[in-house]
Amino acid sequence: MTKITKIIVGAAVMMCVACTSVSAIATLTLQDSLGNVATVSDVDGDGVVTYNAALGSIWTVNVTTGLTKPLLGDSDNPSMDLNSINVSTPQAQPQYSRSGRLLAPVDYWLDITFTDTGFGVGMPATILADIGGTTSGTVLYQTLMDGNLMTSMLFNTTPFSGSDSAAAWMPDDFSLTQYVRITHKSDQTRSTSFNATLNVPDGGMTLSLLGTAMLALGMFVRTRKA
Ligand SMILES: [Ca+2]
Repeated sequence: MTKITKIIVGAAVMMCVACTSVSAIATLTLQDSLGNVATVSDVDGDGVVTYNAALGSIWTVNVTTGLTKPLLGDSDNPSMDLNSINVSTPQAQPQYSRSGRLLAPVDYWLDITFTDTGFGVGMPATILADIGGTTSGTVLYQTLMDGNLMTSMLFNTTPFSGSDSAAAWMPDDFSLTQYVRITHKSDQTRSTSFNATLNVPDGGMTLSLLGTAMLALGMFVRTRKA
């Protein structure tokens, strides 16, 4: 077997492994600074998970939706979307010390984690992260691959938007996570709304890599015949 033939066979095997990746269940988790946790899993496998309820006594409004494969993208072309509006409500008043001094507001935070697994790219690729929204606090948006931090953006103005990217070697079966931490001061009712995406546009790279290999083989054959 020639070296180039081996490369093409290797590429075909990688693609085959990728296309047979097992489907996995996407999970959406909300956790607040008091330890309240809510988890929603995509048990029906349609690529949509939604949490629409209060969480504990602070985060009184949460409408959070995660979208992933098979609705968006597929195992070889990861595409995830996390959309959320979250409102925090001040706790029992008054926030004064016994001596009548106004206490400084504390930070309430809410972690929103959306994870899907069973992605299979099996080659170099780029993670693209985008987010936009409004907040009366701060928003941290990070993406992770197999739990490893890939991109990170922090916003403390409103409205906000940003993009970040990271190159990585994608294994054959990996997880992707969108992680957002919202932080609100406790002094008044505050809200944050955002839409965050995570894309790995590798499909073009897969085809171009195969195309390059085929082109190289053609040139090799022509060279041998010449
Ligand atoms: Ca679902």
